[in-house]
Amino acid sequence: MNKIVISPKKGKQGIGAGVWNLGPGRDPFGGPTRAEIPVLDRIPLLAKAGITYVEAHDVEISMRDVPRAKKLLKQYGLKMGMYTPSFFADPIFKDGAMTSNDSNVRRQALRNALQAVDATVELGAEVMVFWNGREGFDFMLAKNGRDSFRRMVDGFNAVGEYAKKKYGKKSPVFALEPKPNEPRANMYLGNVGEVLYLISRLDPALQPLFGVNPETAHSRMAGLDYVWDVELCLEAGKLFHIHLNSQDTTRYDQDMPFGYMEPLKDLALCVVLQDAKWEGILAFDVKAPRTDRQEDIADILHTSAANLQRLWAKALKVDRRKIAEFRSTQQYTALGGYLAKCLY
Ligand SMILES: [Mn+2]
Repeated sequence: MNKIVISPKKGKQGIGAGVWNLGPGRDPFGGPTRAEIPVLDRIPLLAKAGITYVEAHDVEISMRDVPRAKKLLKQYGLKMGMYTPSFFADPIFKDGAMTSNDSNVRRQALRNALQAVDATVELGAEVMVFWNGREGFDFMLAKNGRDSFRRMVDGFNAVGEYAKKKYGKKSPVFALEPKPNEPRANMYLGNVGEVLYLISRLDPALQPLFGVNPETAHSRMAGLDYVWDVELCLEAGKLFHIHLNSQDTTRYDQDMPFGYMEPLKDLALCVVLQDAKWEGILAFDVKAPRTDRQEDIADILHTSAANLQRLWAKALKVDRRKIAEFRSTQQYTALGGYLAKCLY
């Protein structure tokens, strides 16, 4: 079980992936196409695929399962890279969690979030992610947008305060993951800019705990440039985590292999991350397609990792002085040609 290593790279060189990456192949139009592998049994599969950092939701590894999960992680030489409360799977969160119009649901969401902070620490992960999931609306005026925003501010402040008080300097940091739509028609925190604005409205003492987890597919669904989204996070000092995959135009969320759809953009992304000396985990948020057989379920990880290794190595060789020259003479077509030459 050789670990995939991205090198030379500052900080963490192992790859991250979620247990949900190896699902049974459900989609909104049909049930599973493969037998469901119990979540804890996916840990050895991730190890076998060369992964170093495991990610999971609270509905996948619950507080009760944490001791068993820790044992397995240790046994297979893995670490917990990220943990995240699911604010979308349970039917009670049908209308969102922190932004639900039902105050009982909002209270339950906060309880789940605080427990997830404890599980994150217990599992040894340094990052907890909040994906905006069902925080949003399908019908106009279904929610008061200003109230929803205030509820998110109050909710994240409460989470930050709890973590800071209980864990001090050992507190995990929180990375908010934007997405423009799906499962809701319109989602709050739809893009990186919205997340950064929300963070700017949190208690200033807690703001250092909050950052962004940009995902390739989510930016592309919104028609936004993922490289710029990542650069914006870096500029703000808020790139706390990263979810890499690819997306075939602005359709439903596809979670395809990293490096597959837009390799030139992904090469540029590697250049940006290298120049920023980014130390965090390079993590995949991909989904084994329902057409893949059970025995091939990890192909999506193999393909993503091979693409990342190739692109990272090619990005290291991109001549930064040439980029600077092309910029100064504004020869952008030539710059595009140079990058393509580096890639192909
Ligand atoms: Mn994601």
